[in-house]
Amino acid sequence: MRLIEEAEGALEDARSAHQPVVRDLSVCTPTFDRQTLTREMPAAIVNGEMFLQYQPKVHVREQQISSAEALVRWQHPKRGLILPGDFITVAEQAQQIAALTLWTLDEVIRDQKILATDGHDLTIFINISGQLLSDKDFVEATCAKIHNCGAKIGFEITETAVIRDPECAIANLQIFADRGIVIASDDYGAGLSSLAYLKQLPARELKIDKMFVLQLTSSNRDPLIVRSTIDLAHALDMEVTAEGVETQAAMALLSVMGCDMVQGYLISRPISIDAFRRFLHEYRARPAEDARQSMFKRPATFWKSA
Ligand code: G
Ligand code: MN
Repeated sequence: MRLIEEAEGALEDARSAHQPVVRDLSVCTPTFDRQTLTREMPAAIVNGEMFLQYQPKVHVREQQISSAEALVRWQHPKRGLILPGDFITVAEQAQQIAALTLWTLDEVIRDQKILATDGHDLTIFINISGQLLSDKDFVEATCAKIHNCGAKIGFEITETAVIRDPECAIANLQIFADRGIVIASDDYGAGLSSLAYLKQLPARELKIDKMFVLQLTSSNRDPLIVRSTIDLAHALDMEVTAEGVETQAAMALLSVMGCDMVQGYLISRPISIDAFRRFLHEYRARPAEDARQSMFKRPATFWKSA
């Protein structure tokens, strides 16, 4: 898994640098010592070891890239690539999550301007830790950053994020929504989903967790769950995104079920801003035939990094 990930990363670096790239995997240790990461994290943010990848979302009916999700990665000088699963809780415990998320927001605002110069007007979503939904300073800093800058930002929030202190979290989400930030309920169905919670959230979008989508066309129950979730979200006036769309068959079924947007390896894995710009360019220039019929000809294996 790691080998493929590193090989893909090296290929991308080589393409950008126009020269061969060598990666020594022996210097990477697969397990991460949390204490060391905690100590190293503040400097890592400042020193530019963090970087973003973007994963597009396609609007099914309009056949357009409607938005993208920014995902943070840590290119550690000694340990190699570290994914959020291995450092987000570290950042939370080290009181670094606000700094990391505000850094992410700055990067996204900058990258969004680059995309705009290419003629792409996309809302970009970032993942927000529950801890930040009760952090007054974070709410103020975020509002100050997006004030008058014209950025189109979305926040993806998991249910567990809201459960910690629902009253405070919902009040702050309302502040974000009032400032024009699109709120999306992330990984829906994976946690302790509560309809009472969903009803109170100022969310405009619901993202169905990939655990219900990956086996959509080979399971008996998943299509029923997905179908009823799509109907539920629509009844609540929300748009629905299916995460983890890997096959044409899943895509076709989701389209019939009335799913609004899809995200997954069938369309693209998370990629660097430069690769994302090329992707958007290619996507826009795709032949009309592709746009009408099956637009994603690449097999899911092409994109798989994990
Ligand atoms: O929790 P959240 O939805 O933010 O998680 C996004 C993660 O899901 C990313 O790290 C990304 O690599 C992974 N992912 C995105 N698309 C797919 C997919 O089609 N299949 C699988 N298995 N994982 C995916
Ligand atoms: Mn997400």
